[in-house]
Amino acid sequence: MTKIERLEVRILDIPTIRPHKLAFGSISRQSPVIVKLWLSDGACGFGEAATIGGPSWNEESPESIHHAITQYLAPCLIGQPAERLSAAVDRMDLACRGNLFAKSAVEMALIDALARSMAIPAWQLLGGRRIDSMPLAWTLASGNITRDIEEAQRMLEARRHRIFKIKIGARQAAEDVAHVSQIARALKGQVRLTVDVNQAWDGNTAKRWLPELIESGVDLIEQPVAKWNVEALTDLTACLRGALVMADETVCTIHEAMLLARNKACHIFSLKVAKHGGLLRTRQVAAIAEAADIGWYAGTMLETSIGSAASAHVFSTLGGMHYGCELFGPQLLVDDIVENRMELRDFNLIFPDGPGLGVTVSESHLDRFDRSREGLQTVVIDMGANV
Ligand code: MUC
Ligand code: MG
Repeated sequence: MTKIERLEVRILDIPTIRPHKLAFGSISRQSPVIVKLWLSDGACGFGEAATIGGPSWNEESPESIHHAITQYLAPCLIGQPAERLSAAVDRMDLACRGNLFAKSAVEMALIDALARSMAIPAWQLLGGRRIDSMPLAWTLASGNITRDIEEAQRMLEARRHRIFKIKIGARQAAEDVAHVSQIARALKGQVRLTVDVNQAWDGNTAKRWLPELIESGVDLIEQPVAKWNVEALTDLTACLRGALVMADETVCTIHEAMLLARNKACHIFSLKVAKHGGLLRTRQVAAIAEAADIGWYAGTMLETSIGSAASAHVFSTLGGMHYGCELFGPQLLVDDIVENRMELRDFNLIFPDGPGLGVTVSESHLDRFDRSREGLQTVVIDMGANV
């Protein structure tokens, strides 16, 4: 048996190439939490959990993730057998309720390390690969119409993206609809458009304005209402014509997935490794989608290439109907922390192969963006803490 020997956890601060504006605020940096995990056979793996805007997207923040890992998750795993992946997840659940982002970062690092120690790609530990590449979407969220249109045109010319997600919900609904309509007119016939409302509307506002957005050319509506508002989501899914409804914040745990499936509350699940609590749980949520005739979308929390590659590994194993992916986090950041990013070719993201997650992390880049370079310490938890 190979044991889990040591974990190191750090928060990075990486600026974005431009402000990224969402319903709940604007971000100009990402602060991913990076976990490095060593096994007793010397193998080592990396994991990541990224939030958006601190605890604005959901309850977890970089600091809470760092705390949960150093204080509770790492100590309960040190000395445990690395091969017993599901048992490791159970131990984390016993030691700590919720904190799904934190758990996902640790599980990701464990899977990377284990796959590397077996000299196989992570997707082999996750059920085997079905998909080698996926159409890659980009989010238009500069907050400025001219800039959004120019950005989309540049992406089209470079053959990088032709699926665009527009972030709305920060302004009055009528202004949002005018903004989206202008973008849709400028790009007509060349693109597919999604809007992500990030929970900003109530049921009545969504019912009033979504038909106009659909009329303007939007064919996918992401999380139009609050996370808790399953009734309104169900109503919109039943009533809206000409577009599909996608759940994001509403679908995190397997129990939430089951509730949405039972209620026929959406057409698509946006799958994200962090909010489901890891790669194994992402597969469980995807299985519920498949069984309920719900499609899936390969979502992002704007991770660096570590989290994005891990997501690509698990997405590459999934069956059922998919609606593309948005693993563009690395491109939104001023720089990456790996030496070999996933390739973008002809509007598609080419999924990585192994060993492990198939990316080589640059220690010098980790150091460059490490929050602790300003005096805080990287926290190391090893066997000594548990014996
Ligand atoms: C979200 O809610 O989908 C994903 C892409 C993006 O631009 O923001 C995220 C979060
Ligand atoms: Mg979303």
